[in-house]
Amino acid sequence: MNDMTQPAMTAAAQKRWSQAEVEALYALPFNDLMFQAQSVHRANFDANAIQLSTLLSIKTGGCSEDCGYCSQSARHETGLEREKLIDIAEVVATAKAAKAAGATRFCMGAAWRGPKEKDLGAVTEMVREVKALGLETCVTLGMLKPGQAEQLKDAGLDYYNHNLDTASEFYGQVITTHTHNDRLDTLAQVRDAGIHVCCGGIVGMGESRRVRAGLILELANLDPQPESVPINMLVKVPGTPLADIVEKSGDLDPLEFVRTIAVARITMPTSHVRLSAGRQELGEGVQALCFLAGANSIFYGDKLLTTGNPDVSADTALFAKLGLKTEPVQGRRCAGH
Ligand code: SAM
Ligand code: DTB
Ligand code: SF4
Repeated sequence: MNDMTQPAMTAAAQKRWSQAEVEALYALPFNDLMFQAQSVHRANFDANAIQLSTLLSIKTGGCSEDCGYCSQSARHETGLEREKLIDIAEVVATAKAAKAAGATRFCMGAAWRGPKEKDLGAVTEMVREVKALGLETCVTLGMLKPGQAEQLKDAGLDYYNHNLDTASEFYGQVITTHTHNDRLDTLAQVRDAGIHVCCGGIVGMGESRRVRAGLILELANLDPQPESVPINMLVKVPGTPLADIVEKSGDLDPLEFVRTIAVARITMPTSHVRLSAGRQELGEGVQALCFLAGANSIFYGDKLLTTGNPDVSADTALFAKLGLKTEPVQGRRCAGH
């Protein structure tokens, strides 16, 4: 064999999941699903450690996009005041407080279709200052143009959050101002720039189980898989189209949410699966089941972006009840260690 015919040295190929395999996981008896998820979790992580990320909205409201769940779209009457990009001093003060409360990652969100060059300059300054506090940094700014991910990487950005939100087949029923392919394009730019990917979605929007399985399938088949996978339960914000629809059709069964966490854990064994929006509505019992199903990250702090989250004292009490400890920065460990 000469050099041209020799196969390149590559890492083991990532498993590709099929829709049928993911649906089969969803269909397992609940106890079997939980057992499998907990086994996968324990093979890859400390089962009693969770990672804490705190969110801050750095630019609230007035967004051009029409995401049917979002309080911040200019197209929905949600009563939210449109604000300018906040001052860096406020960002630093909030990040310091988050660190003091025990968060290890600080995630800054902006209600943009994507950042303008001038805005990106201000955000890169925020990233530098937050990073200097010893926190991991994350931003979620919408779609990126070529070169922007590199600017963020140069500022020291650790993670970029950009969710697939829902399966491609349902995407057009939730958002019409950008496409599922646009999301994939930004995710590829983030990956190519060497930034860790935070990518998940929302359930409880009136979708079918097939759609939920499709979302998990698309996330699990990203290669490499996202390092962080936020799973959000729809927060029904009055004035948003999806809140109206779900109000009429009924909420997702919380146990189906737990199943979604478990299926994410099994299909993305080394990713941090984040129990994200909707914790306040889920209550302690369902949250505990989510941790058992393999969730090992949460949004921590009294507020998400524009809606409520359990307060720090409630979370601290829950961690104590469950014997959960906080994972240090870069706390991921390898299987078998
Ligand atoms: N504008 C950027 C974008 O869309 O990528 C960043 C901010 S956006 C608010 C971040 C994510 O929050 C969305 O992709 C969605 O998954 C989640 N989210 C927004 N509103 C939500 C709601 N009412 N309930 C649950 N999740 C929500
Ligand atoms: C994610 O998946 N969930 C977070 C974060 N990434 C940016 C946002 C949740 C927002 C919930 C509704 C709100 O507070 O506006
Ligand atoms: Fe804008 Fe992001 Fe909300 Fe969509 S989810 S309306 S892009 S802020």
